Amino acid sequence: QELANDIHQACVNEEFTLHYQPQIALDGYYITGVEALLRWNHPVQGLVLPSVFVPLLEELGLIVEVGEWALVQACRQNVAWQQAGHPPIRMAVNLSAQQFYRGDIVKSVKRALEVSGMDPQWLELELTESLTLDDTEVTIQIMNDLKALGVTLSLDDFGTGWSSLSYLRRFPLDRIKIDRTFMSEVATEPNAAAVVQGILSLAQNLGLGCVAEGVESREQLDYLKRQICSEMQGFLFSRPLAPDDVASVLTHAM
Ligand code: G
Ligand code: G
Ligand code: MN
Ligand code: NA
Repeated sequence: QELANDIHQACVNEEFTLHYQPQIALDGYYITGVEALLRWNHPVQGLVLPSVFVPLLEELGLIVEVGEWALVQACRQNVAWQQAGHPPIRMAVNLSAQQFYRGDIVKSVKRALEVSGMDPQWLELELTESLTLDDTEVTIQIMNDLKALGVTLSLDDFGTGWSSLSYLRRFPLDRIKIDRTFMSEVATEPNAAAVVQGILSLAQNLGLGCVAEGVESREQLDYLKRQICSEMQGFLFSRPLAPDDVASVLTHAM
């Protein structure tokens, strides 16, 4: 309604911004990468979260345009941190299904890499399982074309979709991200712990990296340290941060 009107204006006025949530290696607590997360700096309401406005952008067909902006912005930010002398880290960018199928995602990614001068090896694209409900052959072809650019691919919110295991076998993935609904119960629910353990051993046997999402407590971290899991992301280590705050975390990591 009102937000829908405002969001057209937001595109014109460049009211979107990116925050970045660190991803942390479990074997030493250093930052391996960040996930870029879109925020809308609404003139009246202040910072609006993507759970509210990303579905709206999708509904209005604006996500392709805003998504292209986010890709370029994230790549430029990554280059800026490296040029400021920080050690190189991975930059993970979320893609929605519309960007994948309605836009020319391969061209967009290629362009973002070109205009930013970013080394493709540091760019990771996060795909959700909802995307893969569409034509699988087309999906695999696009994924292969993206991989040919030199970027990496991860499957986001892993475990929430209904046929995730067949995707794992067929898609050219580098990493999975375990959905935070599993992590929230891992320290208290034996069944949740068993599921996560199963996912982690599957990932390892398929040669995939793994990021455990939504790690909020010491108990969850202790559980993960007993598993074969390389990375975590969550409020325990850091909330999503404004760019300058990331720079200072990166400085302390050196
Ligand atoms: O930051 P927050 O936890 O509210 O993000 C919620 C969801 O919004 C994320 O899981 C992600 O799927 C989506 N999202 C965040 N940033 C982007 C973006 O740049 N592009 C797309 N397509 N989705 C995003
Ligand atoms: O949908 P996607 O997984 O891409 O987005 C990650 C979302 O999860 C972000 O919006 C971020 O704010 C949120 N998030 C990140 N860490 C935590 C956490 O430890 N707990 C909870 N509840 N949410 C988190
Ligand atoms: Mn994500
Ligand atoms: Na996720």
